Amino acid sequence: MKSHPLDALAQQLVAPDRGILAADESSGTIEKRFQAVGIPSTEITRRDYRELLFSSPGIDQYLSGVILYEETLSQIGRDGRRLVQILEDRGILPGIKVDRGIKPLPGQPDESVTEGLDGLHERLAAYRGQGARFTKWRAVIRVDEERPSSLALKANAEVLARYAGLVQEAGMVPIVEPEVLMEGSHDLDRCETVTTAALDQLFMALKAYRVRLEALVLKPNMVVSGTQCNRPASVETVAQATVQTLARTVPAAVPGIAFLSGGQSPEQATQHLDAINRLATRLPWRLTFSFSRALQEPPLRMWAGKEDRIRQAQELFSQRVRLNSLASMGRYHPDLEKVA
Ligand code: 5MM
Repeated sequence: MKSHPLDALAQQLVAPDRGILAADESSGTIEKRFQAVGIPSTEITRRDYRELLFSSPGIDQYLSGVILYEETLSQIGRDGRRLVQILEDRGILPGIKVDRGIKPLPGQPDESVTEGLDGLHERLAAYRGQGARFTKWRAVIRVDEERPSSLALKANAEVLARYAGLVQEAGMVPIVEPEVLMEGSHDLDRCETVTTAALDQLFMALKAYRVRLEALVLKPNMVVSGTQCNRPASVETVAQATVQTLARTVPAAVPGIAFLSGGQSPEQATQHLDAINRLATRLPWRLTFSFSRALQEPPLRMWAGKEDRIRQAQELFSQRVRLNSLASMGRYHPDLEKVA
């Protein structure tokens, strides 16, 4: 079979022992995260925080890429280099969130579709010119007794596929993120059913739009019980359900799967990733991380905007990245947290 230059880039993103940092919080989301630890959200604090993360020691051994928000792409760090340059100098690929967030889906109360296709073709060329090598688009699937509707699954799959096709044409690798939310009282079986339906729809749409499966990275949720479920599933059960769901839905042509953390605690997300990789020894794709909160919570809390805490915050971040790298190879142990 003929290979395509983008295939190698997709493989680089999910290379063994590497994962992806999602640092693409939009202005509203980062403001919420900053507020929780008492930091005002300004262009400068956002830049300082991201510079802190990107210059943390040792992360270049474990991160293949970082997903950025548009603002970050053009920001210049305190050391005079563009933040993108800091990543490039360390061999870490810069990526960019290109969706414009979720909007209500007409006629479907409490359901959404992600927007951002208008003008995307032109924006992609500009992002590529600014150094972006890959992109991300997130669809949000809400779960309760009546949701998701088949319309919500279809509408989101359709825009994800159109997005992915445009990105590949622009010479970048699309990360395709259909997130089934953890929020809710649903159990693990319900999450499995919904995740299966979302991924089935997604791959149908990707094929219909002739998206090259070898040149994308899938960013799904793990199959977990809802945050308010009164029968939380064990680590083993999460790993088994996640692996089984992916094995049933994701074609072997896809080079890698990089999970979102979705509101799990940092330790929980790492434990799940590890258990998944211990089970998934004969599966065709690499299984790694593309976490935001599960990587950033400890350093953000430590930093809290204080100049004299930068070093400690960086150490916590580097440690989290390293532990997840181990988990992506099934080599993590909770005892390593104590050492940290
Ligand atoms: C960092 O958050 C990303 C962008 O979200 P907003 O548009 O709401 O600001 C988000 O897509 C993120 O990349 C993924 O959901 C993964 O983050 P978590 O925290 O679930 O690992």
